Amino acid sequence: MNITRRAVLATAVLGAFTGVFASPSALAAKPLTIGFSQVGAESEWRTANTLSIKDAAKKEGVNLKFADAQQRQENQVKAIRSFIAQRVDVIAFSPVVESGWETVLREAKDAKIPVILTDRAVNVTDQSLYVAFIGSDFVEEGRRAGRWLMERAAKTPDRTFNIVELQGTVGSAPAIDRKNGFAEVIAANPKLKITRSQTGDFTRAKGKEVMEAFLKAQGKSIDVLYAHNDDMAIGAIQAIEEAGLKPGVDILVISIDGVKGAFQAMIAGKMNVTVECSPLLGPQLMSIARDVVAGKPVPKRITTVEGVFPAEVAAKELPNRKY
Ligand code: GZL
Repeated sequence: MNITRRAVLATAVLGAFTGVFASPSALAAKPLTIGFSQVGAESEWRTANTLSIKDAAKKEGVNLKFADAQQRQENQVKAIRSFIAQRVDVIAFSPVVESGWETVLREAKDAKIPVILTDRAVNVTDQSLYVAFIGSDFVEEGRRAGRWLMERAAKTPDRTFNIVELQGTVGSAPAIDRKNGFAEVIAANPKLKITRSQTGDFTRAKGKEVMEAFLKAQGKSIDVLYAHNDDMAIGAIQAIEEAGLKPGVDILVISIDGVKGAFQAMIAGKMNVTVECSPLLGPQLMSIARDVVAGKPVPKRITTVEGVFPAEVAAKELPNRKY
């Protein structure tokens, strides 16, 4: 019999004689157990996000059950069902895509296990299926990328800019929202035209492969690359150089995440701007999970505060970067 059970039994026996029962919380407090389903390990951003969650759990004494879904929704559904069967205190996850979650989230709700979303959103009609969503405003990130290009294009008002776009994972909230935010802003300048747009699935390898196809099809008529994350941009930079062109000069490179690799590319003159998307969500997740279990009210939406880093500030800013 484990310590906790022995302590409960001893208290019950003692209480039967003295009429005094210690409150459960007075007994050895059971550590909070969180089941976390992670998208995968597809990018520098994801690696930093996983590290933030694991470090925060360790620091907070949280018992973390961590599952890597290798970017497959069916693996996330399996992991969530396993967490329900293990009766964890809280389920948290970063949904690889927006749709297809109603059934498994209803199972969690029926099991009375609260669910916290981190990083990416889900598309559900019943908002009670999760208690809180901690993550960035991806539409605003797309707008910020568009605003940087609008300001750059304003310097050459008669010039047309042919833009190619490397989208994130098909169906994911960041891919959908970053595309929409960017398009919304550049619509104000008809000389900014997206000529090709395709998914690179947030990875360097796929980003390079798709950029090679763009260059084969359009080559020197590409003026701008807009990548939904730095990993795809860094892969594309390799393709641009292999095609004998100068990234950051012949083709402007606009990206999102703000990982160290992007700062290094900007210092090398190969990327023009990165829009920050912070992966450091671990401490907030632990705090919100504790509040939820304690029955305290928590905000439904917690939006991370982020900036924009043009190449001009990269060298000065790199030493301050935490991911
Ligand atoms: C954004 C996150 C995205 C990053 C990519 O919050 O979901 O997934 O932008 C990562 O680098 O793969």
